[in-house]
Amino acid sequence: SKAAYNMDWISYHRLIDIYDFMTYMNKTYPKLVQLTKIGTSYENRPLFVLRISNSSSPGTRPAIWIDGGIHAREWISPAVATYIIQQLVEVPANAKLLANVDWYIMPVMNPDGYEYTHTTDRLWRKTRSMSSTSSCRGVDANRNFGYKWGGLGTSTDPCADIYRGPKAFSEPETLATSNFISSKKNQINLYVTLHSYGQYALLPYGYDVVYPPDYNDILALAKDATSKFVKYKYTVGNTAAVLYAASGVSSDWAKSIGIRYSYGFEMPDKGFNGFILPPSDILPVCQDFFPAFEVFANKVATC
Ligand code: ING
Ligand code: ZN
Repeated sequence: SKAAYNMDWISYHRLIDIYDFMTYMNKTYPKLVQLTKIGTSYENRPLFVLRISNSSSPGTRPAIWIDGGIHAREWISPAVATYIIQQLVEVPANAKLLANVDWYIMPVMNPDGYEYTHTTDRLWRKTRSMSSTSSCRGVDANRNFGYKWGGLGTSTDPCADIYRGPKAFSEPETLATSNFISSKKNQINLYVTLHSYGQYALLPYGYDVVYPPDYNDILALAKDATSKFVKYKYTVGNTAAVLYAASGVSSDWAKSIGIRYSYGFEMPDKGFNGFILPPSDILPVCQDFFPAFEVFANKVATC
């Protein structure tokens, strides 16, 4: 029999398959799944967020936000985000994760870059916007958020992979995402952004080795969540301390607007394949990672 959608977790997929999968989820489970176009990318692609909620009044309960694909070449990230959608919506045993929590999932924050890695340059990282001062294109969306924008670990060079952009939220992708999250900031208690690679759970802050006052609480939850992992071990800690300083990152911004728990994950591997993670690793990575979200849901439910 023919599958209901052209999505699986044994190969990487073009944007059309991911967006068709999200549309299918909305059409097939309209009471559970809402699809919202929150904006448009530089090259005019829609920016989609899926809400999963079994509440009779969605939007009134504690919520978890998950985004992927902020960096184009990190293909495991949208794959994990779509896997989480599939598990939450279609696996009855996971219904308990929906009991008290709403979910907002944006699998591809940077669709222009993602398509560019499929058509032209597999290792492209940034958006695809044009500069007014250089023929180099693209801004690092994860240096473009409006908290500590322009600090350590950023570049003013439009040709650099960590180019911060001409100003905070210069990119339609980061602007639309931040506006949407801001509009739900009283509901969203936990922010997750999915990257690769290196196997890290990254905690605030990234702009420097600075710790928020509630760091120990954030750390305890990260340790609890990552303790569920069997196959892939993740290093947990302050972003700037365990990885490197990076300013204008989405997870620092999320923390700065009052989202209590804010995490960046660097998915596998630890560098053997790097960004070019083999398709046969997708499902093992997803399956190992998913149990963290039961821990997150249980925490957020009581926030
Ligand atoms: N690493 C991230 C980067 O933007 C990061 C590190 C992730 C910082 C999440 C803060 C939050 O440089 C990769 N591989 O993109
Ligand atoms: Zn990244």
